[in-house]
Amino acid sequence: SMAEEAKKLAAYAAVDNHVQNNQVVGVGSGSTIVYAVDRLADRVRQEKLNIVCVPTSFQARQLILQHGLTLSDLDRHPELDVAIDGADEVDADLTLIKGGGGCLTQEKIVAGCAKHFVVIADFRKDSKALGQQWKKGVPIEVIPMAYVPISRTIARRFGGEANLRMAVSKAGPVVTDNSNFILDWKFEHAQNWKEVNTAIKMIPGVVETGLFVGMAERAYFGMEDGSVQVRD
Ligand code: DER
Repeated sequence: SMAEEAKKLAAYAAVDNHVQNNQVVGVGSGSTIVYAVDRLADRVRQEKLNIVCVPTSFQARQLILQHGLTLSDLDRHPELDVAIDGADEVDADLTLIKGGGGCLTQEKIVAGCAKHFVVIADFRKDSKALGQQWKKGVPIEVIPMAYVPISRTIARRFGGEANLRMAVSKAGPVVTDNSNFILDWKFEHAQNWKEVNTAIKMIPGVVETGLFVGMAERAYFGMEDGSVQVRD
């Protein structure tokens, strides 16, 4: 499809522009990153690169192992050279909504440990303001026993509603790789995302938000016409 081709364009551009020999690479989660891992594995083989990969989820770990890439972790490599990951939406300031795939917590940790954090996305994620394209809200990972009071606090303080994410292939709620629940906060209007991110994180029981503020250095968008747009 056009979106899949666009994901591939963005992924290849990012891997080709940001991955060099002897590097530690953070591998994101979701569907776009699959193209990046394909490209990374091709380059490692063709160019005999010495690369180690740090995953951001069980999914990313499987991708690394299935492609014969060298798996590492933050114990061995607490500082990464580059982290590459997808996003659900990217606004004009490079503020991201992430977590559509439920992996936001380890993704934000790994992105925060990288010297460079680069986003790869198809044209559907290219937005002017959060909420214009992505309608599923901001994912928030929470400690399960607290999801009701946290949901009420968010709705009361910031408006909208924060709904427990229910699983499709399992009875009951989605359980993250960290054994937590996810609330999807359907916000009603634009916010000061830096302030809101901090305020939500301070609510007891909130583990992490899917708001990545001031973290991404660059975003690559694969476009419908086969071009790649870069936002710095
Ligand atoms: O869940 C996540 O954070 C993913 O990285 C998501 O933001 C992007 O997933 P996609 O590449 O499948 O759109």
